[in-house]
This record gives sequence, structure tokens and C-alpha cells, in this order.
Amino acid sequence: QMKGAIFDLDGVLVDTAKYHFLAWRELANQLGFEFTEQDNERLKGVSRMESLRILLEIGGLHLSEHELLQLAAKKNEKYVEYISKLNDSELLPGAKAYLIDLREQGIQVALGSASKNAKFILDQLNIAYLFDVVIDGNQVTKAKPDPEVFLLAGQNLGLEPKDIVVFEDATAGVEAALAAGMRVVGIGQKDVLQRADLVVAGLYELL
Ligand code: B16
Ligand code: MG
Repeated sequence: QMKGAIFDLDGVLVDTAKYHFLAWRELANQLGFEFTEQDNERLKGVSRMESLRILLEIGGLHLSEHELLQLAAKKNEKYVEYISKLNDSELLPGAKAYLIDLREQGIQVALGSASKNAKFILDQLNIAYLFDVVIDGNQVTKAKPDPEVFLLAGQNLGLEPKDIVVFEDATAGVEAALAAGMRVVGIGQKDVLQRADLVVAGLYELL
């Protein structure tokens, strides 16, 4: 019996990955190398700084910690420019209806995202009011697959892990949920999210 649900943001409720990709690609091009959509797969669910490390590894660049921070800030500026134009037409199919459904059933709802822009995105999508708890990249120190983000969300909901179901699109997120002792619904492809308890193509399948 599920008492609480924790949702990842990017890839589960909204496809912001395409904007992350555009911003990272611009940065890579400015640094003088190519960055493909396939490369971008490696950044899904991964924190901003870790994403930058992967990007620079692809470009074969070695930079100082100071330069890393500057580049991360530069990427985020571009990304924020993109998501400033985001609106509820970009919610993934079934996402809002499923959140409303769960709340009507008395199930508590939380967000568990790696993004430091999560609150802004929820506001842009007009769905902030549907969450009892929001835990994002600003509250956690350890990135997925570490369970910190989901454990913190669970504590804030006042629920035990066994009563919580996590909805995740990234393998790192699925591992984080399992490590937290929660059940997990994978959003995406079965062959990729093998370790999830159930895999659906999108939340619309659960309506
Ligand atoms: P930011 P999620 C993640 O969101 C994205 O999947 C990942 O690509 C991104 O690098 C990360 O957020 C950090 O985002 O730069 O906005 O802090 O899937 O955990 O909701
Ligand atoms: Mg995600």
C-alpha cells in the first residue's frame, strides 16, 4: 500500500533534458568541441558539477576548480534562459492528472530532484501547489545514486521508506530509490531501467 509518492522532475514530469542539452552543447562548442545528444544521455539525473566533469572529459579538457565553477555558472545562465520560457504545455503526458489523482486518493506527494532550479520549474509549470514536500539540489550534498534526496523527502513526508513509491527516469535515480528502501516505478525503457519494480513509458499509463 503506497502512502507517499516521490517524483523526479526532469524526464518524469517535464522534458527539461532538451534544454540542458542545448545549454551544455553551447558551452562545449565555445570550448571548441562537439557534444552530441548521445553524450547528453550520460548527464541525465546527474548533478550540475558532475555533468560538467563528464562534459570536460568528453572534450579532453583539464581545468582548475575555479574555472569549473565559472563554467557551471555560465551553463546555468543559458539553461535558465531556456526554462524562463517553459510553460504547462511542456508537462509530460499524464503527469499533472496523475499527481491530482494521487492527492485525491490521500497519497502524499513529494519532489525529489537533483536540480537546483526545481522550484522555479514547478512554478513555471503551475504545479507547485500539488506538492506537500520539495527536496532538490539545494538541500542535498550527495547526488543520486546516493539515496539522500529520497530519504530526506521521505522524512519530510513523515513516512517510512517501505510506504513510499519513487518515480524515476534515470538509472542513477532508480538505484538511489532502491538504496533508500523504497519501491520504484521506472519511466522509460524496460531494458534500461531493469532494476525498477515496474517500468512504464509515461505516467499516462498509470491513469
Ligand atoms: P541543475 P532530475 C537533473 O534533474 C537533470 O536530470 C540533470 O540533467 C541535471 O544536471 C540536474 O538535474 C541538475 O540540474 O543544473 O538545474 O541544478 O532528473 O534530478 O529532476
Ligand atoms: Mg530525471
